[in-house]
Amino acid sequence: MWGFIHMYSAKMPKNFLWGGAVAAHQLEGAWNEDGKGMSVADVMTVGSATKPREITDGVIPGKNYPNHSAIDFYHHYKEDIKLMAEMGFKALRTSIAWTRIFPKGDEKEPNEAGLKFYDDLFDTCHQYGIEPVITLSHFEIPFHLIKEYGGFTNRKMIDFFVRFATVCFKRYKNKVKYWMTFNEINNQTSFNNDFLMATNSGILFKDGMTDEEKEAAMYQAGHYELVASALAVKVGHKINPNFKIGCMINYSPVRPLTPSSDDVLLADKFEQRRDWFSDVHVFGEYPNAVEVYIERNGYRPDITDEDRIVLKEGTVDYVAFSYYQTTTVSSEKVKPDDLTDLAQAIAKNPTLKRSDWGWEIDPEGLRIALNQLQDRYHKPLFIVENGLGAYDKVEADGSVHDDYRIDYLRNHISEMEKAVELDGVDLMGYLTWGCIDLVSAGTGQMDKRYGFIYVDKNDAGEGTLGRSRKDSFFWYKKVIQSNGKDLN
Ligand code: P53
Repeated sequence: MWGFIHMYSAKMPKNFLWGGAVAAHQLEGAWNEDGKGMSVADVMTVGSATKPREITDGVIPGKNYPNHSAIDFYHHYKEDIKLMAEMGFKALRTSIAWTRIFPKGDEKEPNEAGLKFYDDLFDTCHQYGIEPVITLSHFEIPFHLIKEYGGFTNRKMIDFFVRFATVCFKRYKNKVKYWMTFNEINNQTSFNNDFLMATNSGILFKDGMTDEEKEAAMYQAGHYELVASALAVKVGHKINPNFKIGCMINYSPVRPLTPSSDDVLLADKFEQRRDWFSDVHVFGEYPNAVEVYIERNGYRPDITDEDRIVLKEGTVDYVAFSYYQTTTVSSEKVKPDDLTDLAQAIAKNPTLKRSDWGWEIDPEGLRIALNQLQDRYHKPLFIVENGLGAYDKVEADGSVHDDYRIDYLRNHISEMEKAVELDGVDLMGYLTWGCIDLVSAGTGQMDKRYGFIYVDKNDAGEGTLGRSRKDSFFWYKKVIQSNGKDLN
């Protein structure tokens, strides 16, 4: 008799973490309540699909800073989590605002009122059987650390971050199991994007800085963040060996516009330039391509032998990522060996549709992402952001018929399920971005909406803050109830 032949029979795991994701600064509001300090998010004005946000030198009266009040989750979290529970959420990802715990960032002692808020928030989650999934640093660097220390270009930031992480790990030791250190740490690869450098690393470039200086600053900051992350992983595992501590990247599989070798090699170079952060997180060492690139460009980041040991000792338990779109590159403007400014390489993929903000919509790209990350890292994966930013229309009776959002999510979930069921990807969960409408990170808008739950507030800051269920709310509830089988 023949032995047991394993057929493709993998199913969505029973304990799969369905849910949603948010970040403290994008929904809490209460920016200066109960001792909270000013973060980088508090000095960013509102923008639009075509107008970038301004990062001001402190808070300037008369300007519109949408994160100051956001959707006032700080005072509404109980009703909001109740609505998420109604959808059947198994997990909710949010972040701990660094400036609630250390208002300036360099204090020795934490702010008790800030710690207490997250105790109550996590207790409320558990009351409904919702697992909190927590990012430590999600674009919320204390503004004081940016002004006084130059953000993560300064080695002292490692201590400040590790102190913050340690306080959180100890305090929430029995309330939080899943952690991530830095949100989308690899986005700063676009080093000449002022917004990403400020939010990711707390770097405010001075006028007239060259691309070389900016890129050198990025490699330095990235290194200190990776060391800080590794130290946090080590400390966290000591505090609770059951903690699962992951890294978090924005993953956007790169494809060549044409089959030419230049385009293919450019796509590889582009990936190398973006993936080294997660390579270091997972393998505990720098990939050769990056070592050589840094050397060739004459950048001399401060990387000590001790740092290299720390990186090896503090590797992550899982790889979390956001997925929104794929990237297509063309060597028409830039040859593979000349790639520095990534924006120069990006081409439009002629086969894809785009959102109103120009983000390409590519569900199959999620399956590709899952396969690539599995093959590269051999670690459990966790989709901690995916979704469609769109303008919603509220009908006279208050309903929102967001079938475009349902379509987007259905197609992505279906590709994700193929990755699990046909490709055997080890996947911990799926969290949609902005499960309740919130302030867009990139544009500061309220009207770029991702939620199942509508929040009555617009870009000008007007509205009742009332919450209501969109059509997608009822749809996602069925998806979760059927463990992903019912996508209709
Ligand atoms: P918004 C850039 C590229 C990809 C993801 O973005 C990004 C960004 C920064 O804007 O951010 C992530 O709100 C981020 C969230 C953010 C979400 O994607 O610009 O982790 O904080 O809100 C969506 O539409």
